[in-house]
Amino acid sequence: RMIPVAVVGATGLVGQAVLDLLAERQFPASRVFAVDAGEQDGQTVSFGNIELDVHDVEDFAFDQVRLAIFVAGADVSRRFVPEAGKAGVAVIDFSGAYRLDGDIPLIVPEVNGDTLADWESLSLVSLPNCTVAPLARALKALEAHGLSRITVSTYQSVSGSGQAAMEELANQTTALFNQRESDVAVYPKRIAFNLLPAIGAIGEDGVSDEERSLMLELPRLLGRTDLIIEAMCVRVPVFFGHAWSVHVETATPPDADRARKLFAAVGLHVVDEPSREDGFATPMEVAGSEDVWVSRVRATPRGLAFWVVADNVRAGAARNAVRVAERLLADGRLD
Ligand code: 2RA
Repeated sequence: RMIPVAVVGATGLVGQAVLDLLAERQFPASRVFAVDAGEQDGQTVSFGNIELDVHDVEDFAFDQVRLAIFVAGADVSRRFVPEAGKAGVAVIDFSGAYRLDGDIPLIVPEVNGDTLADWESLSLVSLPNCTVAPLARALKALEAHGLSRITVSTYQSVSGSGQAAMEELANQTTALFNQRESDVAVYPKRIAFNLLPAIGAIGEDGVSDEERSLMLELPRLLGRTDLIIEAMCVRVPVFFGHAWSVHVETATPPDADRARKLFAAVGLHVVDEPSREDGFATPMEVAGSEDVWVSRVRATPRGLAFWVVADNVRAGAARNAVRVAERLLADGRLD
């Protein structure tokens, strides 16, 4: 069965990655519409080897499609997801707008895809933050050992903030080599050759938006509202690839070998050769991949420590959008 699909936010990094994956995975789309907010002025985006015109979301007739994948951010989602819903379109939303709404499923197919069956109607499925999804997959692998507390520090690349942030890192780096000043616009301080320990706004409790996202979305995905999560999120001067340093406390800690097998069994790449100086995965190698990589696995007094790394745009965001779309189609939810 072929269905018409819209990608809203098509000109962004995640939008382009969604289009790439739809094409690479030969999603059965009878037609794909590229849509985004704002005047598009003849702009095009690529879908496989086709160039698509970009439609302004303000004038887009949603009743032309059966499925819309929204990756344009919370403001656009809040405004246009209800409109798409009224037109009878199923929506997959990658924004913060609905992630904590108990009436809407929050899904990573490999983590809680089976819970989709519990929902009678599925007009809207929300996807977690790209900082959450790869980590959820790694934690899911350890579930049988009884997770009780998770302490995580993130190392997040600038592509997580979009194209303008990537340009800011590139410009600041060149400027520093040429002993020039350059603009600080996207971030509150220079990101080149620096580390920024605050992602999003910091609340009255001292927790940043990004940390809160981990603290609230991981328990929902893992179906464990009692899980204790401590997080510190840091922006690093890397273009693509988020990384996580993770300590978990478990009721029955697996040894490192067993943990490596558990990670591999759920499809994660385990690159962990302590005897080699370069026996671990880094953002450099995982950029462009849809997969999640695990390294530095070792037992700790109360559990396990490990390193996770994944391309935030492809593995953290676009992959979930496309896999959820495939799942809805396979389950007959888009008939
Ligand atoms: C970031 N997770 O990396 C955010 C984007 N959603 O900035």
